[in-house]
Amino acid sequence: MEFSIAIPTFNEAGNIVPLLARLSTLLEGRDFEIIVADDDSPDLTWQAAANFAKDHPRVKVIRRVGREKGLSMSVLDAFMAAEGDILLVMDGDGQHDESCIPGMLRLAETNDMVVGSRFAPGASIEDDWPLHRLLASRIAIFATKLLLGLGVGDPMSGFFAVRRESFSRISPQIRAEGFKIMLETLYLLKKADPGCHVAEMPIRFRRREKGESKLGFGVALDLLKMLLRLKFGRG
Ligand SMILES: Nc1nc2c(ncn2[C@@H]2O[C@H](COP(=O)(O)OP(=O)(O)OP(=O)(O)O)[C@@H](O)[C@H]2O)c(=O)[nH]1
Ligand SMILES: [Mg+2]
Repeated sequence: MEFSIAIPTFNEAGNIVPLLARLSTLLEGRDFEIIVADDDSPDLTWQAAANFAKDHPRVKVIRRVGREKGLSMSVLDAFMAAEGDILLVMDGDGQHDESCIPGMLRLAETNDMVVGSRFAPGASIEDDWPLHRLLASRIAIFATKLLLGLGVGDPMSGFFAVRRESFSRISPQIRAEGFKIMLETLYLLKKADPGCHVAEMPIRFRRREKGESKLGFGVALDLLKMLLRLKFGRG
């Protein structure tokens, strides 16, 4: 299979079906699958996605119950179930513009990983973030670059593609704690092979369609813990 799209979701019932419909239209004729990995959302996102999947066999749904919740864990579960040669991850809230996907897939043919960037030339951010949110985001990116120096402009967009064979080289080291699996993947790939090929692709970052952000203080704390572990820890 050409590629798999993993979509982690938590309470995205209002967003997931329109996104799945747009993806199905955009990618018609290609050999792919979409795996929605839902943390048993109280708003029944998993059910909305499963209903859509009834008439769209390319769509699969993992309803995660009895397991540790988390965005990164959900993506990892989707990756483990995936059959595509390229593994792509995007948010389920409509913020990652799906029209960037064909370009990311093209770049993934000749790279280990393709990182979607909200700041590369040609990218755009539609969000009207309040100042404190904008600041938090910039500080997080600055701290990440300072501590890990990953050589990319936007280490946490969350919109990325990785070749399955490249990912499987580092998957034994993945902890998938918290919500930054893109950052962890990039870090581990570069650590295993400093000469690995990573491309950046400008993306369009849209406004969240419906529902609520899960970003908060706990998320910032999670990120800091992860940065310190990657930088100074043994794991
Ligand atoms: N499975 C799973 N998905 C999650 C979890 N937390 C967030 N997500 C999903 O991960 C994606 C990104 O989360 P968001 O809350 O949109 O994070 P964000 O885009 O950084 O924040 P906003 O810009 O405010 O939307 C969305 O599809 C969420 O539904 C979780 O604990 N488990
Ligand atoms: Mg979002």
